[in-house]
Amino acid sequence: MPTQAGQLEMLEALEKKVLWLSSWMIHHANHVRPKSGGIKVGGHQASSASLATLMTALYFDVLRPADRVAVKPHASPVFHAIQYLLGNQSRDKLETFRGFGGAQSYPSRTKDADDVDFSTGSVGLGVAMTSFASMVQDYVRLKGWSKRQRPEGRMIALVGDAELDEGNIYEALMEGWKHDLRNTWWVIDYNRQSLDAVAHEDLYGQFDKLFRSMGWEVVTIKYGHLLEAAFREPGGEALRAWIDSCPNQLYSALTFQGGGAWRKRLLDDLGDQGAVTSLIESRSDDELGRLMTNLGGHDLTAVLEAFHSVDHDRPVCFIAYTVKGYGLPLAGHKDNHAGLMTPEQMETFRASLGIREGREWEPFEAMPLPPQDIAAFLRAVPFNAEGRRRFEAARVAVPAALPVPSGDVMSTQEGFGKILNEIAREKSPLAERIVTTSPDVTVSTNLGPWVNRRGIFAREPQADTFRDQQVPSAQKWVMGPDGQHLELGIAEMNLFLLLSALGLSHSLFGERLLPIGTLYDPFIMRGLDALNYACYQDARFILVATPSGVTLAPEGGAHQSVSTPLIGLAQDGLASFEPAFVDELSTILAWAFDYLQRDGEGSAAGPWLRDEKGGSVYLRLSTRPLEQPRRSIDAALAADIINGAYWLRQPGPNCQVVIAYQGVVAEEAIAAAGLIAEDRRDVGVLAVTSADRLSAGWHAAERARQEGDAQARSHIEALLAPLDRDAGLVTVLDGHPTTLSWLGGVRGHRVQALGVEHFGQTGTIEDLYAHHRIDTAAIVAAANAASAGRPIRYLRAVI
Ligand SMILES: Cc1ncc(C[n+]2csc(CCOP(=O)(O)OP(=O)(O)O)c2C)c(N)n1
Ligand SMILES: [Mg+2]
Repeated sequence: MPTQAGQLEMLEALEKKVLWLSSWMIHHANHVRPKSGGIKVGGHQASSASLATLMTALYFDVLRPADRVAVKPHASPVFHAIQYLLGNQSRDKLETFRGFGGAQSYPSRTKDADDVDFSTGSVGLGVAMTSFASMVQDYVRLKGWSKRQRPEGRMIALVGDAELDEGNIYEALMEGWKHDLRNTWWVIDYNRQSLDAVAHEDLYGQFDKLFRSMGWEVVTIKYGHLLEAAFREPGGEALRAWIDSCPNQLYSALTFQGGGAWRKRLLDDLGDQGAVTSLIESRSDDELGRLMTNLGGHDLTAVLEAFHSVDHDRPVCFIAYTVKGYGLPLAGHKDNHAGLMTPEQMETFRASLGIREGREWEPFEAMPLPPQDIAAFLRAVPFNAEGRRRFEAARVAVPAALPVPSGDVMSTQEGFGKILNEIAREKSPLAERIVTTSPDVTVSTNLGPWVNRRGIFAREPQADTFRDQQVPSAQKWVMGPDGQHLELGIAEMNLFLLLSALGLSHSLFGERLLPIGTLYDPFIMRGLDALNYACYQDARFILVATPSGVTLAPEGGAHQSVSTPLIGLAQDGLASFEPAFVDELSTILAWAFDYLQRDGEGSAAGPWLRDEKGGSVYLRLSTRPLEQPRRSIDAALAADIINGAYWLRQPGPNCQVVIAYQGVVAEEAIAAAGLIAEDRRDVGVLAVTSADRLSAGWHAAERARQEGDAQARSHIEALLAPLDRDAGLVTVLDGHPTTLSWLGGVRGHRVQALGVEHFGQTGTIEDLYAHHRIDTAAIVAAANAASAGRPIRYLRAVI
């Protein structure tokens, strides 16, 4: 509670200022800044107003530097206004709100300059992110890495009430319950309005039951001090009963209409009931309007009391009653979500606050307190005491090469399990900082050996009952604070949100982690928005997706993935690979552990990839055993594998056809090349390990040349340079053909693009490869079509 004299007055003045600045920021962007392109700028004055009080209380009083906050996306202007007052945001950025380089529409870790903790935008994700961040905070603390224990922070989400319609929230609640979640606060901005509509009645009752059932404490902030005082007056209980039974729609409509409408309705309903009539009659219209909208979420005293009442680390849900558009003429109107105050309304608002024209951005303008006192208060705000709250963490040393498991025939998935098992044996910084996680597919994605050696993370040690009972099992799941695997329930959204939190640990908590998440490739789509969200925040992780494609064959048509190579190609922040052989995988993994940790600015040097900036990595693996090449990978080959392709079979001088394959169809590509070679000796086989990096390099080289760098040449251009223009390309993968068909555009070669365009049919690999025309016969047929010369006869029946 604000104990110092005048502190409440100061906070109230700041609350008004924050409401003004957020409204003005949006108004300025829409009405003052020159318009361009005939498209509205937008912004959410009503949604911002709804949170102005709660955020004032949090940022100027309750929060400490270790706390981390996910702000409701459309309250971004409130956040930026607060950071402006705290000296962490420039006026220039506010003036260009929603413009190029300006303060972002929704708080952004990567694009905003004012220390956003968690990006938000796609509703629900930032909320759930806080609970995973809390788990990561526990994880790194219990490892005892840091000599200086930093104070524990609270992971706080400011949640729109309609945001709670998003299913991922409930998946996260369940997961939090399983992991004994702590230090997490969700503050629900219960304005009973969504974008389109006024909310269903009595939602708070559902929220209340639900959160309690998940082990959360629920604190309801319903009435402000004016209403509480009125309830104590004669007739007050009748007023409370009326409010408690008033439908949301009516409350909103009366709020919009104001004092006169409140009076009429209240007198109609309660007019002849003695004391309550005089309670109503004793107030002017303005006073009555103020009283009836004095909900807890707009009453600093009530809000501060609620926040400060928490004296434990269990998760808390605050249900704060608010008014969407509070303090603005938009208040309560059901269509106010994207509503903007008119210039006339804004003018009236400005005049009512006493802000002089031309001084709208002045931080202390018209504040009813001496500027030096305000400045002194802001300098002493606890949240701001340590400046920018992002940490740096030293890089974890990564060996130049990782072991290549021996074995003549192996799948990439098996190889992955074996490589991790080898790492798990060591006592190395790399082994210590790897943390794995999987949504209930730990065993089936071959993480089992790693988990057997490294254990499962739990805050408290837990017995392995099967082992204690001496029941033989291949899985030794020892659980405790030393464990390095976080076992999740099946929800893939949770996987990506946890990877987001683990992958930002260096910045959020100052401890570097090297997170690896495994899942079945098709289920990437289930969590795609959360994956995109993780990348948007620049979280760093390795995603191992296996099995994949139609190659998982008898496992079921429903589990086939067709479009994931295109997702890998298109997803910003994610470097995607699909190795065919285990030595390639080992090379890529060694690089990936380093790539995760890079944080350079990025330059036009090298093959124009984001190699200096770093990022996350997606590995599309398979359960199909393939014969492994007998070779050792030298530096040049390793570089080619990382850059996306190498010649498995160099094209000869008279090459008429090249087979470019990605992933497990290597076997078919090599077999087809062998058959074709009988007639066309110079056939080349291009092993593509990353269509993503190849294409990124190509586009960047084109851009460089457009800008005048005539020497620019990408990896794929260099590889295809020796080929005659008349040579044909056959591209093939177990995935959508567009992943590789663009190769024809690089130097103008004709392309026959093979791949999978339909899914759902089960069968053997042979059945399905024939069905989808990615088998040896199809490759030979495509080679005939792609190149001149006598057709090579090769019928499927021959196989
Ligand atoms: C995943 C997703 N779907 C839809 C939207 C569009 N959208 C933005 S805000 C909003 C309604 C939010 O209502 P609420 O959470 O109650 O916030 P309020 O504006 O009432 O404070 C919607 C549907 C979005 N941002 N993200
Ligand atoms: Mg709402």
